[in-house]
Amino acid sequence: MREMLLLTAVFVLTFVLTETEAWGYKNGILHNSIWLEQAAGVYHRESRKGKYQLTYKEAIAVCRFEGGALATYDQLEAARRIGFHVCAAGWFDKGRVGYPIVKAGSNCGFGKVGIIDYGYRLNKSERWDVYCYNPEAKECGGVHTDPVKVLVSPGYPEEYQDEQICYWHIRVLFGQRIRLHFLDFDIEEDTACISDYLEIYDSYDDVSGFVGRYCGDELPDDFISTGNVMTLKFLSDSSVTAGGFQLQYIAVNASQLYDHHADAYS
Ligand SMILES: [Ca+2]
Repeated sequence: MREMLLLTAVFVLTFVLTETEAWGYKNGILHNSIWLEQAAGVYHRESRKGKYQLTYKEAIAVCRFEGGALATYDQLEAARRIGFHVCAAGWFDKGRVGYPIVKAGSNCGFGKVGIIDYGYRLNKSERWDVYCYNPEAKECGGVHTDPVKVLVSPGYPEEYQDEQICYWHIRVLFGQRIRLHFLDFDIEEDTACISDYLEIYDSYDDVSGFVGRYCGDELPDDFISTGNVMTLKFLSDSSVTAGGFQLQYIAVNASQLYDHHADAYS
């Protein structure tokens, strides 16, 4: 039992030390775990259908849906300068396409650093992802930096509506981790959670760090992030709704996690 405890302590400590590194590879994608407040308004989105499916017109609609607008080059660059790194080309302001690269990599950005700029596209029917800007949280989703918060599906405790798209980007202090705990959960159920679902990403966006997709009425297990950021994504389709969900996230520091593990093995 004591060996177990010691092993756990070593594991947690190793983890904490590793986490002080701002950059790391996860699922083959280089990403940063530091996210600074000033860049929080810029975010990456893709179509419900997947990567590179949005025409320019559709890209504008995606940003507007969340009360935002296409990011400008300067907003994207400002975000990039403090660590926003996404390996996916998207529309931004005035029909320009590109993506922000902070660290040079061989499989992304042609080894360059900066906004990888595909220029102003003449053909607005080309399909890419999109970069939006919205510093304000909208009714559902938004950017959350409080250490403790309860997040709910749109309209909760009423049933959620059809055609909802919500992204919650959570960022707590560097060095802390985020513990998710579900309080209530009821999302239209189908075997692969295709109709409506909640997804958890151990990352600041929904490009990397996929943890799981959930539907039905069983409470998902608690989840603890590896870094100080997390993204939750909720989508509903055009028919059949359900009760929705309520969850709490809590910022935890390493010593709290250690205590938690120690309790578990004592
Ligand atoms: Ca539905």
